[in-house]
Amino acid sequence: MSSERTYIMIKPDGVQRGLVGEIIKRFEQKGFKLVAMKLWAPPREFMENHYADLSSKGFFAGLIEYMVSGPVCSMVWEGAGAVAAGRVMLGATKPSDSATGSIRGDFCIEVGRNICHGSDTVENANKEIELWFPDGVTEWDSCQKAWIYE
Ligand code: RTP
Repeated sequence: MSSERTYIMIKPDGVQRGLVGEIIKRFEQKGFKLVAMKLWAPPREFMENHYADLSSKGFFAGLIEYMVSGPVCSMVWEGAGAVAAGRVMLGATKPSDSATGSIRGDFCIEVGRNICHGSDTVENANKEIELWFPDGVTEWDSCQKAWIYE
C-alpha cells in the first residue's frame, strides 16, 4: 500500500457537538500523521465549489445551508491507504447504514447531520487538499514511523 493523503473535514455539527478531539484521536491512534489542520467558516461559494458534483441533487441547497451554518475543521491525514481507511473510519454516508465503531455509526443519526467528510478517491483527495490548503501542507517526519510500518 502506498502512502497517501486524504482530506478529512469535521462538519459544523461535529464542531458544535465537541467531537473534534474524538475524531482527531481516532486518526492519531490508527497511526496516520496529521499534516494540515484549520478551523474555518468558508463563504457559501467556496462550499458550493467543494460539493459541485452534487449540485443537481435535491438535497444540495439543504446541504450547503448545513455546511455554512458554522465553522468546519479541515485536516489532511497521511499514511498507507489513508483514503480508503479514512472512509471506513468515518462509516457509511447514511448513519443508519454505518457500522458501530465507525465515527458516524457511533455519533450521529441522520444523513443530513453526519458530522464528517472524507475524500472518496486518491484523485479527489488531491483536488480537495489543493482546494482547502492552497499553500500546501506541513512536511514533517514522525518518530513513530518505524513502529507503525514494517
Ligand atoms: P461526504 O462527501 O460529506 O463525505 O459524503 P459522502 O461522500 O459519503 O456522500 P455524498 O453522496 O457525496 O453526499 C455528501 C453529503 O451530502 C449529504 N447528503 N444528504 N438528504 C440526503 O439524502 C443526503 N444525501 C447526502 C450528506 O451530508 C453527505 O455526507
